[in-house]
Amino acid sequence: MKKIFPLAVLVFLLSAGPALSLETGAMMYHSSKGDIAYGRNGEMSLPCSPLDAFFGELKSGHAGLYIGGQKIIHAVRDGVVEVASENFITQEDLDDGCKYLGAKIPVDFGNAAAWPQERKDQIVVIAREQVGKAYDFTFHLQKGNGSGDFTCVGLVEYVYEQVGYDVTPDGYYSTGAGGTTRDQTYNCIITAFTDWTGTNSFAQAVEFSRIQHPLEALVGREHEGGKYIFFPYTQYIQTTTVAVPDDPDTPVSGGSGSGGLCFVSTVAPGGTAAGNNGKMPWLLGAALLLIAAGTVRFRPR
Ligand SMILES: [Ca+2]
Repeated sequence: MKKIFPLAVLVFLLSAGPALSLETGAMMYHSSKGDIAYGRNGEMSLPCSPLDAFFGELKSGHAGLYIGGQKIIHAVRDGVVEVASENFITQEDLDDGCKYLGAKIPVDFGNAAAWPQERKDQIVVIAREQVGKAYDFTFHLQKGNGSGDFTCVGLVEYVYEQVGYDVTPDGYYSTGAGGTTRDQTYNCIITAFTDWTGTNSFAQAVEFSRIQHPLEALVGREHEGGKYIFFPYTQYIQTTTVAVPDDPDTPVSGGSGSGGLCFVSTVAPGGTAAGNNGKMPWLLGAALLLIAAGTVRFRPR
């Protein structure tokens, strides 16, 4: 009896103990509507018209940070916000086919010498310092410059870099080894309905992927004459992080609050472009012009 009781306690602790809860600082990921994530399964198409980008977003997938207490901090249309973890994927986004990819932590996160509690606490402190900063609608910075302008994945990368952990090696990928490239022919109102071919890239080993797009003059981070975007799936596949088990006690979807999409539409039916600090996003401006000109119609939802 004396031997059986401690064993039963041990089994109980292993099956229901705190080891299952999602760790504070975990990086969370989900795919976009239709379960698409740019760079995964060869999916590397970008929408041609600004309207497609508005209402369909860039199909980039999404990333956010779990900060404990069933809360997350992520960069979305309204800027960097702290919300309940169930809003990582809202019910509406679930219904549209967004799927949870899972959560990851640094490979050495369990090493108390490398990650003392103070260093882990700094992840939350630094993430909270970004709350209220703007979303980067033109993707000109993406990782911020200390003053804001984040995309979802750029925010996660920035916070970890600030605590001295480089999840994704800095760098720019345009072609060749270390990624993949695909040609895409664009044909929409922006190209006057003529074919415009560009090469899209997906970086596997460094942050930024080269894109060629009819609107590239207006969007993307400039590097040596080209435009670049940091896609969430690039960060997701880095070997600097390992997957952690799903935590049934931490809901990551089903919320009714503000949506959790990255590279998201800047306007939506009934929505606003709040949080951009008065800057007219180029997509919004272009859309309003097209709408005003009567050249587009909204598809019923
Ligand atoms: Ca980095």
